[in-house]
Amino acid sequence: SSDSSSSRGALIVLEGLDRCGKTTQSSNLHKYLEGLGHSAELWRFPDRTTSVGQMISSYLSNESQLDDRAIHLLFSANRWEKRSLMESKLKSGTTIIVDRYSYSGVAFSSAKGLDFEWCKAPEKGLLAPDLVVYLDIPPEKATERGGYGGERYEQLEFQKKVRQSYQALHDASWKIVDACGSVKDIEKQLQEIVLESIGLCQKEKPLTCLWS
Ligand code: 2DT
Repeated sequence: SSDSSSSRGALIVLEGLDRCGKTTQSSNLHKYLEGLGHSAELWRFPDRTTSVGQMISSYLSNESQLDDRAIHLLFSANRWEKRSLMESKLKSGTTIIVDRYSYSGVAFSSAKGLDFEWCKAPEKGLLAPDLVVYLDIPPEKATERGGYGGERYEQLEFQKKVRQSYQALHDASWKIVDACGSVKDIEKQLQEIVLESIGLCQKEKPLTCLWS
């Protein structure tokens, strides 16, 4: 039924380059939805709190080295270990806003030169987002914002390649939002897009899986 007490939540993913404003926007969106009385949670990948997440975190901060394929699979495992919780939350009516997901996995690893299809394979069977919002910013602009914390991928040349990978990955269902605008302006656009997506999920839009 479309009765909101029994309807599922939406899986909303925010993607984009480092310093595009994803984290600020995800958090503002979460507060906005809660303010409207929606049941909503804010997640992020990598989830650095798990033991797999700690291995990823140490790799990102250059404290450890890992083979490109090995780290790719750890990022994927980090999503798999959260999959069943994600499914039960969505089914119980909670909307989840996720700061990065499988698209980051494919975009960043393929930017290193790994085969695109090889990168997608371990993501197959994870839950498919109901909405992917890409916060679009030219890599040069993102660099100008500063605040790169010195993590492994935070370099202009690499971010340029990541942007190309995102371009190869996106499809017509993605909402592309210009991330160079004001925080308030972007926030308004996101609120509108996300409420529409939540509405569709309440009308029994089925939950599906990625890339299968
Ligand atoms: P944050 O700065 O957002 O914590 O991201 N990354 C992320 C990957 O290479 N593969 C993935 O599957 C995910 C989710 C993007 C840390 C960095 O990790 C990259 C930036």
